[in-house]
Amino acid sequence: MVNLHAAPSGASNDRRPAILEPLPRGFLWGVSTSAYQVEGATRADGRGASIWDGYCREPGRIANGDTGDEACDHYHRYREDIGAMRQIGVGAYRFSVAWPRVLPTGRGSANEAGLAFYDRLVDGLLEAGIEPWLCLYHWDLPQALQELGGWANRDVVGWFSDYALLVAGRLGDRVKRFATFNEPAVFTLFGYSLGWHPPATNDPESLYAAVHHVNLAHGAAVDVLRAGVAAASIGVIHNMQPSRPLRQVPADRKAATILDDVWNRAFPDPQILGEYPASLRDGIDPHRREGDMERIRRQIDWLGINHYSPIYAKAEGASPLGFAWADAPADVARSPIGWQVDPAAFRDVLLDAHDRYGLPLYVTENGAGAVEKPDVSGEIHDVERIDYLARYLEALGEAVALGADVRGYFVWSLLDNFEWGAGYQNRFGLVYVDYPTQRRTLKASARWYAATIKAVAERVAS
Ligand code: IFM
Repeated sequence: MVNLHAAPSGASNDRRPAILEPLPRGFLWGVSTSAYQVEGATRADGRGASIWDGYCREPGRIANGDTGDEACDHYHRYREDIGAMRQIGVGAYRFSVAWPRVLPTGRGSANEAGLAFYDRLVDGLLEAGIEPWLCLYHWDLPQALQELGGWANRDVVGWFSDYALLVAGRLGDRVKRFATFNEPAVFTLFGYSLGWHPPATNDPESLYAAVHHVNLAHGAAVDVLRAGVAAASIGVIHNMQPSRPLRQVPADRKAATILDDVWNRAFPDPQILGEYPASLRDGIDPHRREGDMERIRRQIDWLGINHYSPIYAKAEGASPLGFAWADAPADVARSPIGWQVDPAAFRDVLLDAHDRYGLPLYVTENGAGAVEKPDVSGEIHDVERIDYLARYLEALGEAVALGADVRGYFVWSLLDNFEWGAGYQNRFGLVYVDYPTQRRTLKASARWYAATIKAVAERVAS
């Protein structure tokens, strides 16, 4: 039974995006989550350990020592969450399957109870008229595979392909939208170089190996999905953010170009165009075998883009990759958690991706984080999030008007959830989660998003 608080009337519903005229008929509105960030139930029903379970227990890794053990308990409360999606009026829900939930040691015997959860979730979505968008990998590698080298071991390509086969065989009769990976640049760079994600190593050799193996695993999974799922629509999801020099000096400009290659190009270029950026080729070469580029470059149907803000680089002599991650300059506009707000950068990312890759685009994540709590009446007036979403949707409208083939938009996130290193302190949800009670409350932004979806539908119908 749906147990959402009644949505209070009025507040903030009048801030609508100004430029929605050019959105194509059938434009898809959605919300996104990922398994480790929302499911909880990490020890339930035979789920195996993921790399995040152990990493969260290492002192100092996660703000306040938070873990994904309980998260939003979406594993048990998914029906209520589908109810929230219905109230908002979305047409699609992007979620990820937890590899260790369905294959507890990453390979070998499947866990029937884990697969049954995704059956229930998918069936519930379809009953509610919401299209399931399934992502195979959103960072929660089975711990048992990490112990064998994780993404740095070429065998992972076969393990991932077998996992894709299992998921396709079980859910492919009802799920048609598949993404292979979410933001591979993040989990490879942060995990194998910068130390911010598991396995938290800093070794360029492993980083290059991981990048290449993820690309091969993507290609292998596309083949498996294409062969195994009738009428599949297959894509991949990349974070795309303009990479800017911290200072306008040659050394920082060079650093920003390298970061652009590692962050924005290392995956979509080989996957869609069939080649690595020049600056990565020497690093990748020792891991490349004959025929690999053909294995990686498989036909996909759409490209998912996750975007929040630009990124900055500065020169760093000691860094083996030739750049250091930098905070944005002090004078930029920022969201409540300090991320730069720059809608024009979003418009330009969409236009660039359209020109460079020539695929239908879906914005699979966009949203704003905040540290927030209900007011005395129990409402969450997240006006800064509404302002952010409105301005970014205006930018999306501009990109469409200028020719970008953008077919849908998913807010990150449906729910407040486990925000990796920031734990639970940064909230991105349209729905507020009171973690001690797991009570859900629609924020003002959820009502605003619902009103926006409705207004666009009415305009198209008129
Ligand atoms: O929470 C993350 C998500 O897992 C991947 N993209 C960015 C979001 C906000 O940081």
